[in-house]
Amino acid sequence: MNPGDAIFVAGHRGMVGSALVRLLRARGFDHLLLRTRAELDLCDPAAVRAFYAKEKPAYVFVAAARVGGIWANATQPVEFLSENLRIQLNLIDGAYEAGVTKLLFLGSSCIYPKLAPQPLHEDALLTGSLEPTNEPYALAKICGVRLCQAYAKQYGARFISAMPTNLYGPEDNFDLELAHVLPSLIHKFHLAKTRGDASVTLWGTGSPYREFLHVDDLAEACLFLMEKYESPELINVGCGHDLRIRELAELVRQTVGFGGSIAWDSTRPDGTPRKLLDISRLAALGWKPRIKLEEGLRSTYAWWLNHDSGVRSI
Ligand code: GFB
Repeated sequence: MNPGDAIFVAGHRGMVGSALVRLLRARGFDHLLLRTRAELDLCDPAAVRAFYAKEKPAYVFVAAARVGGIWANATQPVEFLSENLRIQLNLIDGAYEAGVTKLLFLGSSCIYPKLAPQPLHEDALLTGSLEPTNEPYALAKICGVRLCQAYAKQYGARFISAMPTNLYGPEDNFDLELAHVLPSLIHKFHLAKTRGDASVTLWGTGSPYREFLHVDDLAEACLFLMEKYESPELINVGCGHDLRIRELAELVRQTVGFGGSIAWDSTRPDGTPRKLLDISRLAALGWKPRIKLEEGLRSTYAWWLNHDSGVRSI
């Protein structure tokens, strides 16, 4: 990649896309193609085709998606399946038609079967049933991976796919109901601290494990892969270790400085019991993350405080 190359970051307003934009700018890439939803509706095939034809990007990062936490996934299956399928189909088909040099598609660790052996190796894809709370999102992402592989196999396209673990960081969605666990917990503990509540109620049992990667580390990995990885085989991006949700809750409680207790609402879903990624494929290429969870939590809480509530609809 050269500094003047036209790079399309699809989804640049989201947590992942905005981290990519920060990194690309810091590395001197100054020809970034960025479009808000109002400027370019990624669900509209004709609009996406016209954009590609006019702007002719050399590189495309597919960071656009409808995303959300366990509750959003479980209660909005139509949007999570339909919108994600349409967005990625338009972006991937359009990239091939426009002769894009290279494309990186972002999936998710939830594409792997619910009960696959841990840590989750890339070869576990499609070896078992999915976790029901996020099956629609996972199905869409699996289609995206397979479409990139099909373009690579049939037409020799340089379309690669990275599977990140659970992400967090600046520009995340901190909604109390619809967000992922880490930003939701920051919001919940902060509210409880401010109001002087005695207790905070979290979802499920607290016993599932999750792995968390700071989005700035993910952005580094994406750029690394765009520059160095040529295989159509998907590649996991994680930090290599996980913790129980109740351990995460304790860390967030301390970071925010809430002195009360934690209650668990078992009427809310736990989701998959564990989804620790096997990151040996990426590690063998020489990449590793930098940001420790404690440090990332502190900086994400500080970011959220400085950016008001950070709550936005998804
Ligand atoms: O991050 P999260 O919403 O989604 O939830 P997933 C992770 C775990 O945190 C679950 C628990 O066991 C939740 O029950 N949890 C406890 C909470 N309290 C809360 C809370 O206040 N809010 C939330 N959100 N969770 C998502 C998928 O799965 O992971 C997406 O649904 C995507 O499709 C994403 O793949 C990476 O980790 O279960």
